[in-house]
Amino acid sequence: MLEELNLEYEIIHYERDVKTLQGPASLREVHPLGKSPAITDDGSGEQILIVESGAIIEYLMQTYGKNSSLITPKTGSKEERDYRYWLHFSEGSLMPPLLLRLIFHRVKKAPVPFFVKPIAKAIANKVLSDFVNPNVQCLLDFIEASLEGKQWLLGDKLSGADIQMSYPLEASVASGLIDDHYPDIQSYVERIHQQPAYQSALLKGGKYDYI
Ligand SMILES: N[C@@H](CCC(=O)N[C@@H](CS)C(=O)NCC(=O)O)C(=O)O
Repeated sequence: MLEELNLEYEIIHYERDVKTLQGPASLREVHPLGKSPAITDDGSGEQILIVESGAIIEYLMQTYGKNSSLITPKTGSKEERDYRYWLHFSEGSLMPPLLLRLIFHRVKKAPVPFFVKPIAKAIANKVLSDFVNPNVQCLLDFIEASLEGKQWLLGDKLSGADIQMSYPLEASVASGLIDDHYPDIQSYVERIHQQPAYQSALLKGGKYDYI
């Protein structure tokens, strides 16, 4: 997003604990919840802190989006409703079941006493098969249908909503969820990866992995 808006920025890296996967205590000095992403902006003279990826995108769009090539939806338009929908959908609807999937797969591999392992595995498999996987599939089917015949979520121009949706979708690709049933999601993620702004951000921020 920062690259798309041609803004100057500095990235500060905070490493997760390899065992707990939690962010470091130093990130709680930025904001009490200690989560990424968080941005600070002193462009106006006052230091402003924004957290929550969707709120960050809205803030950047509102503050710096006017002359960018990203879509600025017209107030009250369907485009604006769709833009807001996908901005919330990403973290509100898509991320929670993806996170549950990750957690229950980890439960299956967790180091527990041998006599507990089959029980833990059975519970994890049941939650995955009865609740998590059908939910994930329903969400991905819906996204696939929404992308049909479109370059981007709002049509033929990139918007902040695409940037917000890119992370859960590329994480879905990386975890093997996006097979041949999802050709439009596949090409959508490839298109995101080909964006010059995405490439520059990778050069600046470095490669990243999905856990
Ligand atoms: N809904 C939040 C999610 C923030 C979040 O959970 N970030 C993860 C990284 S993707 C994190 O900081 N995890 C470390 C931790 O929870 O300690 C957003 O969209 O900004």
